[in-house]
Amino acid sequence: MILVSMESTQNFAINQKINGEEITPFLNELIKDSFYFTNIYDQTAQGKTSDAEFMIDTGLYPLSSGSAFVRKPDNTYRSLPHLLKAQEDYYAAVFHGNDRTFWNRESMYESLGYDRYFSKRDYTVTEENSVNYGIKDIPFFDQTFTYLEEIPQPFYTRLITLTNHFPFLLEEHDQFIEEASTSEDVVNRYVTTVRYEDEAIKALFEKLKSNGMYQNTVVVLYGDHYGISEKYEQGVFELLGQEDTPVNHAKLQQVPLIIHVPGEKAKTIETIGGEIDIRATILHLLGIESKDTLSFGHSLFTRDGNHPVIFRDGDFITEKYIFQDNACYSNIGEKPVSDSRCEPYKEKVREELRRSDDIVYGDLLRFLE
Ligand code: GP9
Ligand code: MN
Repeated sequence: MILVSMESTQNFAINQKINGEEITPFLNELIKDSFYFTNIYDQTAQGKTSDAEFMIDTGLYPLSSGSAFVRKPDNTYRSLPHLLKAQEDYYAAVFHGNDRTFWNRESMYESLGYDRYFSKRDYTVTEENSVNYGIKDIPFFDQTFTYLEEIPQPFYTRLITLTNHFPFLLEEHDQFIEEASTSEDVVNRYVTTVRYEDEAIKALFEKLKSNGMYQNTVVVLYGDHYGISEKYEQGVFELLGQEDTPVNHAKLQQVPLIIHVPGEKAKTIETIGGEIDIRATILHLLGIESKDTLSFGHSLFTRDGNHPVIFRDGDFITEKYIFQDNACYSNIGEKPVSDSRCEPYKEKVREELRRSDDIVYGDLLRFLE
């Protein structure tokens, strides 16, 4: 299994054109042959990329301040690598072109059960093949591939992209589409770096096909968190022809989740969910039954739309309601509604965050077998 952490990739870019050109032509094609979850929300907090990794591996919520990777690296976790190893002898590795110490990954990955962490020192990084946060996604995947061919199978791996990171810098010769022309330069550049990332993912799939791994590898692609902060969102609204409303802002926090399973028919799944649900969805797909009540995700194949998607600040979204900045909105009529509609969910939301925090702060999973 390969997970691809798509840096700052928001769902609005999928199936979206700029000046008549698709921002993500490869992903748009891939969706026609994959599970595509259209209603998945970014639930990260201050730990950004690392919070997404944390939720996916552990099914626990990020912390309300700081990153669990930095603050709780010595805990016992029932992470996906540990569960997969217990089930079958999986090899677990992460690939990332930046420093080992970024987000304290080096120590956290040990607790999460990874066998190997390939970081900047394992890559040939030059001025020509780098931009912004480090090695560009195309040479990153290219060099990652030689390692992928060497590590034992079956494997559980995560490839962390970097090029589509704020402030979205890219030399002209790497730009596959023209910049957008909104009033926000950040948004104008963003479409070019998302387009570059898409090209890199296309090359990754071509390599998987040419070396025969494609037929027996599940690929999970997810946007790690928003790229365009509220400050620049006006540019996105211009691009999408939308008004700047609280409901539209809430929906912009959706990230793409695409799961390609060889031989499975494509399906677009509109079930509402969040990053916390990815772990349970992966376990479901692998047919691993988890009786685990100490994690908080639900398989997106069976998730109840009335169960809130919970954000770290206590806001939440269900298929019917959106609770944001102390106001309640209809998720169907997209208008403000009486607070009493959101009220019944609030205690559940507080309770779930409290239980997750108890586990992380108390290192409670060390008491499990
Ligand atoms: C760097 C990468 C980017 O290691 O994870 O960090 P972010 O700012 O997105 O968390
Ligand atoms: Mn990130």
